[in-house]
Amino acid sequence: MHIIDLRSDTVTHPTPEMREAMARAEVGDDVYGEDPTVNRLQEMAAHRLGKEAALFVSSGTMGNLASFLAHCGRGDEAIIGDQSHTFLHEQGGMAALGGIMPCILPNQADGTLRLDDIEGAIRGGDIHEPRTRLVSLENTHNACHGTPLSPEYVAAVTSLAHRHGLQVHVDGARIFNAAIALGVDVKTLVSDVDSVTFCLSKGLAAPVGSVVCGTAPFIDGVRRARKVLGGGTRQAGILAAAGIVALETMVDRLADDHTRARRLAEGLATLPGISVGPTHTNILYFSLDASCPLDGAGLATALRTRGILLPNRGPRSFRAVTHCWISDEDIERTLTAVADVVAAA
Ligand code: TLP
Repeated sequence: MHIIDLRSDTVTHPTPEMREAMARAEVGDDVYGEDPTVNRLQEMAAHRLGKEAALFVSSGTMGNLASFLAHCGRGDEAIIGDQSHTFLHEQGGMAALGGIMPCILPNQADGTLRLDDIEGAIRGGDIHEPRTRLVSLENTHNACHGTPLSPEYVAAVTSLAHRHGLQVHVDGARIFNAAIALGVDVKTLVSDVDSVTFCLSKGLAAPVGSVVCGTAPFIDGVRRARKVLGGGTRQAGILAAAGIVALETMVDRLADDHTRARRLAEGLATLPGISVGPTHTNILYFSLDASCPLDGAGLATALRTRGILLPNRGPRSFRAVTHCWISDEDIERTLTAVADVVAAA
């Protein structure tokens, strides 16, 4: 049976062109900075994001953590959202491994942090308090409906943060989805921020890896942090080669994933007992109303028997993520399956 895997865009496998590039990749010892393919990917990424330097890391989690470690010392405070991936899904790595104190502010439904909340949370230098060092944003915002943050909003946060001597990091795991959805050059989304991590291994379909971009001195700090995290890898050009193909061939097609997510959202919204959240990019959330006789586990199990992987995340709630493996037919098959299961309940 053809499996339709809507669990995440992390499930994508490398394309044939990536496998070919990986097999042919020129390599060297990247801890010595001698892997030409890694160096090429890093130069491409820095140029694409409009930053001075870049570093290839194993994952988005490592990129965020190494960035936090480079920006903050032990006992420093980082302002993050209560729905951010860094807060919800990274084991509190900044605190566990870096002694960094998170200052958690409420994310608004569109993934933003209110400017007043940020300003109110910045410490004043009192000896009793930690020092606020960093504000971290997420773009697109995974848990907030995959919403893209606008260049104007990011610039407003950055100008506020810089006025107070703080740095700004962007968890841009899906920054290219944001750029495509907003119709802007990705550079404009990160133009004044101090650092950004983006993932090659999600919608861009590379098998492994993320890239951190920022100033050259900052990237030196990230390289040190990556090493202590065990992320100094050797002939990593085999992986970076896929990342280069991802950047060259997989960015523009993200628009198709967004169209398919919208079609899925529109189709689900016509079904009785289902409420669908706003859909801006490749992530959509929906839930089963109290009136729906089915619960989340019931729907997930019934879909799995039909070859559709869409596990419930809460008792009645779901996240579906489109990616390059999901076709128009897959979306229609999913809609038919959900309609059948709900009607039979
Ligand atoms: N997100 C994964 C899961 O961890 C939840 C997913 O399926 O969406 N930042 C953001 C915004 C992310 O969504 C993710 C992964 C990461 C960072 C971490 O990236 P990896 O998995 O490469 O460590």
